[in-house]
This record gives sequence, C-alpha cells and structure tokens, in this order.
Amino acid sequence: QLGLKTETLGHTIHFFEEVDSTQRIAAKLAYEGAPEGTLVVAEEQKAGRGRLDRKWFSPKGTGIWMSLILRPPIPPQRVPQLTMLVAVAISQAIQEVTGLVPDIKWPNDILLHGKKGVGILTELQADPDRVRSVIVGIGINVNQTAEQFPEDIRAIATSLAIEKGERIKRAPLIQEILLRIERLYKQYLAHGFRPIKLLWEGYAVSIGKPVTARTLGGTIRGIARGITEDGLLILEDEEQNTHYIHSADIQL
Ligand code: BT5
Repeated sequence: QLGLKTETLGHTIHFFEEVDSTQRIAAKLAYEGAPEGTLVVAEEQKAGRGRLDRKWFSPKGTGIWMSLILRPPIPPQRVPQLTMLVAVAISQAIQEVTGLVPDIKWPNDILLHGKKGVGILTELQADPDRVRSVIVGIGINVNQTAEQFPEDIRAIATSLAIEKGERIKRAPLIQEILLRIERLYKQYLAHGFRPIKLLWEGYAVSIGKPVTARTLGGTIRGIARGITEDGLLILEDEEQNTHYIHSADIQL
C-alpha cells in the first residue's frame, strides 16, 4: 500500500506485477474516460518506452515505473510545461527523500552526478485546441546496482541507490512525488507556468552552457539560453541566430 497523502492524484491505482508498458495501459484507460489522477504502476515492464519508441529498461522490483493521467484545461502546445512541472516535482521529492540534489536536463531527463536516473515521457490525447488527457510516464532507477544495467547504457545510467550508497524504499518516494506533483499542478492551474519555470531553472544544468541539440531536422550547436513560456528550449548558435527547439536530445 502506498499510503498516499494526495487529494486526487493516485486515488485510483491500477497495479500490475508485469506489463508491456504502463504508458500504453494508461493511454487506454484515459481514452475510456478514466478520471484525472488515475495512476498505473508496475513492478516490471517488458516493453518500457522512451521517446521516439526507444527502449526504457525497466527490470523487476528495482525501479518506479508508473504513468499518471492528467486532464489539464490547456491547449496542446502547453503540454511540454507539464514535463517540466513533473521534472521539478520529482527532483524535489528525490531531494527530500534521499538528500541527493538532482539536475534537470531539458527536456525530460533527471541526472544524478551527471548520469541519467530518471526519464519522463509525456504523451497526449488532444483536439486541435484542447487537451483531452496527458499521460505522464515516469521511470526512476531506484535500487539497481551498476551491473544490473545493460552494457550499452551502463556508462550513462545510474540509480538512486548507486548514488546514495544505500537502498531506497520506493513507496515513500512515490508518495512524495505525487504530493509534489499535486502541489505544483494546483499552483500551475491557478497561477500559470511562471512560478514553475523559476523552480525548473533552479535545477537545470544546461542553461548558459554550450550544448549540441540533435533534432529530427538536424543537429544544432549553440548556447542554451533558457526556455520559453511554452517550455521550448532557446538555443543561440555561433551566428547569434536564435532557435526554438521543441524536441531534441541534448548533449552537454
Ligand atoms: C525517456 O526517454 O527518458 C523516457 C522514459 C520514460 C519511462 C517511463 S517508465 C513508465 C512509463 N512507461 C513506459 O513505457 N515509459 C514510461 P528518452 O529520453 O527517449 O530516453 C531513452 C534512452 O534512455 C534509451 O535510448 C537509453 O539510452 C536510455 N535508457 C533506457 N533505459 C534506461 C534506464 N532504465 N535508465 C537510464 N537510461 C535508460
């Protein structure tokens, strides 16, 4: 049992020992009308996904693999703001529970001492002008040892336990994450993105630094200047041209 302290988030929980992807199940539930706050949690994912159908390694019992349904009254172009909101909430929760200070790497990674410990995948069901639902997928490496990561990601991935040097209980962390998301989400609906953006910038590693952004349209090298109100990355290239980047992989 999770013992949640939230008002709405996580009040319906669908728990699975093994799934292909919590993201797929949550999307189906959302499509069928599941209310805001519905949470899908799994012990193990056989086909956990990242962006662009990349694989998300989700072994049994060692991580937090979950998807949350939100129904924000916003237009689709604002959805990246929710990725940022959730990244801040998870960072706050990790800090509270473990004492580790995470860094956020735009758009959807949380790093611990420079390695990826958390991935966020935000997907939506929407009409042209209105979001129907947002499915926020959260993957957190909690208790893996370094040897438990597949070789191809061992150099770039880490877990909370590796960085902290001790095992971390998952339930209190899930509680804290949902509580923080709920708090920030209420603030977001009442006061907009500005306060969240400030918090996000406090955790962001890439801002003010040279980065390489690999987008579907090509590679851009420049200085990350910040994010827009809609959560796009502002990148200034060598010729001082400003690029607004919707989606990319960033190398620091
Ligand atoms: C992400 O994608 O970082 C989003 C991951 C979201 C996972 C959650 S788990 C619950 C829910 N259900 C799902 O099926 N998904 C969501 P992206 O930025 O595209 O990063 C993917 C890349 O991260 C892969 O190509 C690997 O290089 C690396 N990777 C895979 N598994 C990893 C892990 N466990 N820890 C760290 N890095 C990993």
